[in-house]
Amino acid sequence: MTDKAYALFEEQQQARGMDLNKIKSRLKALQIETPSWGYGDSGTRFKVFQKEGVPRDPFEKLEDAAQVHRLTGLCPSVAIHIPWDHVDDYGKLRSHAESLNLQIGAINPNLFQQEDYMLGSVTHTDPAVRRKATAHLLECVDIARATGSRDISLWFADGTNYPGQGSIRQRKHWMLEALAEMYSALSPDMRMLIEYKAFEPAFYHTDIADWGMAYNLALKLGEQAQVLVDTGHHLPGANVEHIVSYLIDEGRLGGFHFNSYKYADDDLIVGAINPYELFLIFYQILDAAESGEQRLIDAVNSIAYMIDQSHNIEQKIPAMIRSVLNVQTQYAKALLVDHREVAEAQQRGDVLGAEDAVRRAFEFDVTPLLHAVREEQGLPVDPMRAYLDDSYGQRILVRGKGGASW
Ligand code: LRH
Ligand code: MN
Ligand code: MN
Repeated sequence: MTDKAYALFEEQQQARGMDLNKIKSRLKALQIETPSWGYGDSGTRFKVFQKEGVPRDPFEKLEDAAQVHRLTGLCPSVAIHIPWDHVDDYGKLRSHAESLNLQIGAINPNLFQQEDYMLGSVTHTDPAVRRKATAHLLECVDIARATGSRDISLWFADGTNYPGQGSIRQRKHWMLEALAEMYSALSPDMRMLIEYKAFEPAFYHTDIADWGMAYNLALKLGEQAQVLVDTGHHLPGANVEHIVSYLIDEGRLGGFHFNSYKYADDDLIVGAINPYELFLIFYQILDAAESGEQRLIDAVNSIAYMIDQSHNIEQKIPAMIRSVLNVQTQYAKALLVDHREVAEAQQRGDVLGAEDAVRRAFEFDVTPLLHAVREEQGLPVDPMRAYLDDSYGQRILVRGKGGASW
């Protein structure tokens, strides 16, 4: 049955001139980092539900992440958040990851959960608080060295709730000052990824509120500073794929935090609400990769794809499997865009033809393609089914309730 479906798919795509070997090798190269915090208990400000079997420490979070990679082949690295994932010996955490066929990915400093930071961290009026916050950034650079991580992802909750509460310009200078100190501590192969967010928890102004502010900081700091696009951090109606394309062309798109939203930073499963947006993001990335320009190909190859979600009511591991499969599906669809057809339609001013060439790729059923790729990789064709049929989910129940939470 699978063979027949793939044979039909192959015939259909070959008739369009698609190179299925190239498409398959790109699919096999896709890597999506999962976040340690996506395996622990999390919630909203109203309630954090305690689930049975949730990891009790960072080591167990890695064990759960290893299951996602084992079944999907997509997730060889795990981002950690400090101090949520604080351990005394990061070398030990790294060895544990390696023993599970994983790597530690991006290090995420946490400057938003201490009393001291209520009025700001690196932008606080008190120099002692600013020093403490900057020291944490420097500590995270050291942790990245110990874990062998290339990327440090920076998100600041810093902002104000009311007009006049803080000096926007002064805070802008303090932000740059702290980032510059951290930048100079980076090893040459490290990157700092600057994340922006329109609002929440600050509701009047956020110190790094949009991609333009993150980009401006990155430009001032140097090439190892890049912008991180969290798909849930935009105001409604923002054209995220435009931002993506612009940053790739500037050589400053460091990576993504994937999730989806209906209203704001809902942190729902990526692709659950707006799969077409995810597809269009990949269309822009592949359009740059197909340009033939080496600088764009390099920019695309250095993008870090990461999930940043909080699973409040979902079962953690299946929710993560669903997430990465959704990313893989939209990537596969975007790989079916015929860029030459789009370019030709653009050239002759054929608006409907160009839109049709892009949308048509989204409308193909890529299930036979994904099954074939997984089969070739020795993976289960249906990773979700394989997880649900496996005993791992039962075995972790011995951990009980009250595991790690943020
Ligand atoms: C902030 C954010 C940021 C944090 C993560 C837990 O909304 O997206 O990336 O580190 O959530
Ligand atoms: Mn994020
Ligand atoms: Mn967020």
